[in-house]
Parts: sequence; C-alpha cells; structure tokens
Amino acid sequence: MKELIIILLFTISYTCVHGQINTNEKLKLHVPSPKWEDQIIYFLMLDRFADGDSNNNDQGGDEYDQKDSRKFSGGDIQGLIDHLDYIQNLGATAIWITPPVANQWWDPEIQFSGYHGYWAENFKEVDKHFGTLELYQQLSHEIHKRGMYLIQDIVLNHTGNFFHYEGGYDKDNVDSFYKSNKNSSPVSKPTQYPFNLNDPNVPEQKNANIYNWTPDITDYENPIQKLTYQMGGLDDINTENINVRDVLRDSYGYWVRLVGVDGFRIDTIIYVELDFWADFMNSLNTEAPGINEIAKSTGRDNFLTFGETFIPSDPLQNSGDIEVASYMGTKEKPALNSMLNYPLYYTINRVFSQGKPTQFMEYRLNTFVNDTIYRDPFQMANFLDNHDWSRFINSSSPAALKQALFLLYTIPGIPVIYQGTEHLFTESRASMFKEGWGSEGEDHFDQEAEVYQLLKSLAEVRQKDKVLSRGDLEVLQSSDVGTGALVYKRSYLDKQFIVVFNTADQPVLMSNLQTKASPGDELILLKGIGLYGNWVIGAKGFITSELPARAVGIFELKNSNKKTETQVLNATISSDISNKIFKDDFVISGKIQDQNNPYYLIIDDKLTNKIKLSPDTNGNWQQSISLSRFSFGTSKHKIVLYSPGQNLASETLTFQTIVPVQGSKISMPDPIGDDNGRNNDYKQPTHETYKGQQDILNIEVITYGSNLQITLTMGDVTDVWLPPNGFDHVLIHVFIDLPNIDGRKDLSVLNAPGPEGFEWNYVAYLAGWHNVLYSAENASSESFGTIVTPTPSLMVDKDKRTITIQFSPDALGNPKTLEGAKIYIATWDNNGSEGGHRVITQDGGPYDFGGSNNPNATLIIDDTKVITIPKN
Ligand SMILES: [Ca+2]
Ligand SMILES: [Ca+2]
Ligand SMILES: [Ca+2]
Ligand SMILES: [Ca+2]
Repeated sequence: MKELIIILLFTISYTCVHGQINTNEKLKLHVPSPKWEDQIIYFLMLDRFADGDSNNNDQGGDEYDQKDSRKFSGGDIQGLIDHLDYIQNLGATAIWITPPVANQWWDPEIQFSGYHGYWAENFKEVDKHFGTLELYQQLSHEIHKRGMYLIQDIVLNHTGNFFHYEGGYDKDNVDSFYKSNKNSSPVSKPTQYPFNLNDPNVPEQKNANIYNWTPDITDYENPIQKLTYQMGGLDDINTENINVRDVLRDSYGYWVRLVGVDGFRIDTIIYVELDFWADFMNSLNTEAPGINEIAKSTGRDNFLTFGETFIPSDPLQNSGDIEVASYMGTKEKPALNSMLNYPLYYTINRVFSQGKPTQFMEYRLNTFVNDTIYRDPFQMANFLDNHDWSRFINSSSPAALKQALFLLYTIPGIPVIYQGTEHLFTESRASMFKEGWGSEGEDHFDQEAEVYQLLKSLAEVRQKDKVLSRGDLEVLQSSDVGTGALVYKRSYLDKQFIVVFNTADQPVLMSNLQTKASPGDELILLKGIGLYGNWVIGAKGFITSELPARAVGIFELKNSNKKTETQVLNATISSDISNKIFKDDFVISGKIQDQNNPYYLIIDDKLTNKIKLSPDTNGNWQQSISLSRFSFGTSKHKIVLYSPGQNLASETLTFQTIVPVQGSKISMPDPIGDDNGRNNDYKQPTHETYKGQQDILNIEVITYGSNLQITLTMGDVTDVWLPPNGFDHVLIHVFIDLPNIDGRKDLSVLNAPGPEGFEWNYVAYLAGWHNVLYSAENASSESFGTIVTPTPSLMVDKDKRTITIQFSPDALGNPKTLEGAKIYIATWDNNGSEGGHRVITQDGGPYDFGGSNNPNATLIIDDTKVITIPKN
C-alpha cells in the first residue's frame, strides 16, 4: 500500500509539471465563471455531432461503422469547432460534450462500442477518434473567444468493462470466478495507472484495492449493490479508497487546468458514496486539490457541476427532490452546485405529454424554486431530452414539445437543449451529420428549421432584462383537476413577465386569473403560440380569456391606463354545490337576469362540452349533470358560469365526484403459456428477468358512459428496473374500435393485420416508461398516428399480477356511450427507457425475441380475442 501511495504522488506531481509545459499562453483557455443562471446549454454527443476529420474515424479496432448504431460514427472535436456558429446562433451560450477521454473501443462480450465516451480506459487522454489534447485546447479557445463556456461530461463510478464474474461470485475470494475481457479493443485493461491494477489474481493488484471486485447489480434497491457492484457490467471503481479519490481529483482537475473546462456534468452519481462529492469538489489536499480549488487557481469562482440521477419523483411529492438535492450537500458542507433536474423532467412529461393536472407543475416549481430544498435552484440544469431516454417528441405532439420548451426558457434554472430536439429527432442518438448513424443521409444543421427558430427567439426573450433567468417565480393559476391553464409570474427589479399555458388539446376557459396588477394595465405579448394581441387587465386585477388548444404566451406587464368597464355578471348558481361530493347524477340551478347574452356552464374549464343554459321566462334555469361524464374514482372538479359576450365568469365553485367502478362488465380468460407469437413460433428473450410478463391470462372490461377500465391479469408483473409505471418487460397495446367511426384495419407498427372486422380509432402504448395514447389519425406502417391526451391511468398490483388501465371520458373524445366498441390487446416488450419495440432475430438473445429474421416480422407475442361492449 505504501508503495502505491508513493507512485500516486509521483503521478500527480508529474502531471502538474506536464500541465505547465503544455499551457499555451496565446490560447484563451481560462476565463472567469459566468452567472450560470443566465446561460443556455447545448448538449451534444461528440461522436454523433459533426465529423471534421474523417482520418481519425477508423482506428482499426473493429469499432467504426457509420451504419451501425452500436459503433463509432466519426464525429469529433474538429467537427464541433467547425459548427460553433450553428450552436451560438441557436442562442446557446455553453456546450456540454460527452466524455472526450480515451475509451474502450469495442467490448466483444456485449458487442458494443464506447463511441459515447462513458467507458474510459484512461481518464487523462483524449480519445483518438475525437482528436488530441491540442485540438481540445483549440476548442476551448474557440468557445471562450465567443463568450461561451465548455462543460465536460465525466465519469467517476466506473471504467469500461474489462472484467466480470462468471459461473459464480465469492466476495471473500474475489479472484475466484474472475474473468478478464481479454479480447477488448484497443486494450484489455485501462492504461492509466492505477486503474490498470484490475486483476485480483495478482496479489499487489488485489491489495491496491482500486476496484470493488463485484458482479453486476441485480437489485437496484440494495444499497450495497447500488454503490459497489457493476452498473451494467462496467467495472466499479472503489471510490471509498482515499488513494483512488486522490487520483480521480487529479485526473479531472487535469482538464480544468490544461484545457480550461468551465464545468462538469457528472455521470452515474447515485452509484458513488454520497460523501465522495464534497471531497471531490472541495478537498484541500495539496497534491490533488478538489475541483473547486483547481478552478479557483484558473480564475473560476463558480465552477458548474451538475450530477445525473434519474430518481423518479411522484406527483405532489418531494422525496425525489430531497434525494436529488442531497448530492449538492449543505451550506456547511457543500458538494455539487447543480443537478440535472429529473424531478422537473418527470413533471414536464406528466403535465405536457400525459395531460395530468397542471397543479403538478405548480407543486414542482414551488418545490424547486421557492422551497429551501435546493441550495441554488437558479443553477439547476433543466432539460427535456438527453441521450439516455426516449425523446420527448415520441410521447408528445409537436405542440406539447413547443410548450415544454417555453416552460424550460421561462422558469429558473439553466435550459439544456440536446442535439436534435431542434429538428424533431425521434432517435435518442441519431447523428446530426449526414454520414453518421441515424441521420437518414442528411445533414441537420438547418438554422431555418421551425424549432431551431423557436429556440432562438425564446433565448432572446429569456436574455431580455434577465427577468426569466433571475426573477422570482409565483404561480398564479393551475388546475388540480386536469389539463388547462397554467400561469406564473416572474419578477425581477421593476419588471414583471406573465407566462400563460393551456396544456389541453382542446380550448379552455381561463377564468378570473388574478394578475395582482392594476385594472387598465396591459399585458404585452412578447412571444406566443395561438395567442395574439395584448390583454388589458380588468376589474380587481382579473383577466378572463378563452385559450385555444395548446396555446402559450409570454407577456410583459406594462403600466397603462386603458379604460376598463366594470361589468357585472347578471347570473348566479343558486344550488349549494360548493365542496359537495356527488355519487350520482345531480341537478344544478340558478338565475339569469339578462336577456341579451347567452350563458354557459363550464365544467373543468373545458369549452368543448360547455353547457348552454336555457332559463325560463322568469330567468330560472336548471341543468342535470350526469355522473358518467366524470372519471372513475374520486376526482375534483370545478364549475363556472360564463358569459362569452361580456367576457365575464363567475367565481369558481368546486365539487367532487365519486364514480364507483360500475357499469357493464365482461371478463374473458386467455390461455396461459401462449406468449409465443400468433403462429406459436416466437421465443421469449433469454435474460433471467423474463418470467412471462407478456402472457395475458385474463381480461376484464368495465364501461360506464364513456369511462373504460381494463384489467389485465398477466403471467407475471415485475418491476426489476424500477420503472415509473410500476411494471416492466411488457409493452401493452390496447386497440379501441369505436362504433360508427372509420378506423385503421392493420395494426400499423406491429406489422400485422388486425382481427377480422376490427377498425381501430385509438391505441394506448403502455410500458414501464411509456404511457402514450394515439388516435389513428395520420397512422401509417411506421407510426400509430397522432398523440392525444389525457393518457390512461395505470394501477399495478404485483401480488395479484394485474395491470389496470383506466381511460377517462375525455381520452376517447367523449363519445356518449361505448356500446358496440371493440377492444383488442396485443403484447410485446419495449426497449426500456430508450423506448421502441425490442427486436426479433432468428436466434433471439438476452433482450431480443427469437424466431424470425424478417425485418417486418409481426411484433405480437400474445394477444386477445376481440371483446365487444354489449348494448344495454
Ligand atoms: Ca472523425
Ligand atoms: Ca465488467
Ligand atoms: Ca460504484
Ligand atoms: Ca396468454
């Protein structure tokens, strides 16, 4: 051990000297830290962004093939330098690059390459595919010259996969069952000392304790496994070893010193001990100081470090936030100064993609900005897309994507845009350059593209007066009922902006928004979609307005003296429904003392099914409300009286409904063990975690009005990979054929005809990480059609092996009844968080289905007979 420390010290002092020699005085490598809250980050994968030097593409390790998603595509640092205008013109001010360090190029055990950069073999060298140290310095210089900043992605948890355990594991004899990945290219173990000491069969290497000699994590809820086992086969570094900690600080301090990196994005932090991070950032070790110390020595007083955790966060719960924030340490013992905002990411998906209540966003914004959980919310890294997850657009309409981008640019925290979002990429890791994988033979640097232009203009608004980047945030309106208005105010110095969304796919009424501004003041539209012109603030500071489907606007509040007429709504609801709970149909009544204007009841803000009131000659009205228009279970609702002619709405009354799961019910068994394709010739993936999750055993269908509940009993229900929806290893397609509406006969993406006489109008695509509802409009052989909301609610009972799917009346377009509707269900599996149907090959594999090498094979492993909802 002593020997090791001496060698370590030698390595570290050597680098310091080496560092001084290499620093070129003429290059602009070191610049002061910016105010990070004002920045906009563009994230790119070096291998997939631009190829500026094709000579470095093929390094002869069988790792390069532009047609193969698993291999290097040829992107590099020179390509990035050549395209800095593209990024700057988008409005981004900082660039986050995937790890540029020397990687394992090809892992023969899993047949995959380290093109992404997360499989280091040497933390202190630039990978030959990407360029040289000098070229990296040149990149830093070019970025800084433009007033922009450079963020490097780093990994401390693991190296590439250079060993594993085979046939068993004995924690007391870690040399038993150890197997070296000796055919790995270009090296069979890391070249950087001491990470090359990876063979426990050699006593000195074993005693050096550089690695946790462990097998793969199989139980992510086991804290010991999570911290010390191999994540996805990647050799887990012993980050508790203080010598290792010294080397890691030195290895990454190297890039700050030599290249002038301004920040780090830090990979897989949840697999490293929590106390590691304060030490990594702030160690006062003189030989290998913490990153903040090194940054200070280069003139940076706020080196940005944002870590990755993909901890799910439940609606209206802050436990995910608390866990995420724990990596930032405390005031007394700070660690990282930022994090990727995964709790916000999940909330954005729920609110903008799935049509969940906008109150979920109010809660999240207040938790993240106005609570004390995060040390500096304005420095959090907010994002929609990254290279690890299925893209936002795959679960959302383009209109929802644009709204989500408006949100990112109008709340506190640094917006992060991932390459390709601006061109509506659907593949997570497709190349921007035409030769690279997934580009479909085209360059994607068009600056006229619609979303590119949107981002550019949003960046301009965000940078205007710093109201959106630095201002306080106050949510003015949200709905605890469902989709609809979401409104917040941003205030900075003497300026105020108000941001308005309608998250519904239908027009809604925003009634009596309390702007807290003076009557006659104006809201000047700075940027919007579906909204036009300015708004004048009415009596008592209220604004009532119809919002078109998916409208969004950023307004600036201007003091003004516009005339406002004080009008009175001459209509009332006299029934005492406020806070009542209805379990049956009910009647509402009231009075209208106005002959000139039509009046409507608006339930849950939805203008589509507004109810026109017909008063008698005395002005009395009464209206019966059917319970079946509300969703199963207990739900909250609101109701207002609305006079569009006067643009006035009554005060909002709230009530609840309890709709028991009742109505027409059908139950049908499906054979056990028939999860082998329509022709009984398919095989399940072979990984040990597959246990019949795709085998449907029973289907129960209950309908009530246009409420639909489907309960599937499955061969097994598991959540091995901690999916947010509570079940994994099954992808459920629920096809719904509504009577008297033309639909689609073939099953689209599944490459199969539908059952005889079946024409589907909707399909729900349900998996551990996916909950997407499509209407068949625009469906093709490559797409299920048009994404609509709200998506169904999912309930899982692991013990009973059931998955319950509830469609609210809204989801299926509010048909009066579902009588005569048909249901057909087909299962497969999807590719976890990255999405997409798993592939089928002749021989199959751990995660591939087997039994066909036809590229257009039918993607159905089990399916049901058609169930028809009977007429009552
Ligand atoms: Ca290249
Ligand atoms: Ca390994
Ligand atoms: Ca670890
Ligand atoms: Ca079955």
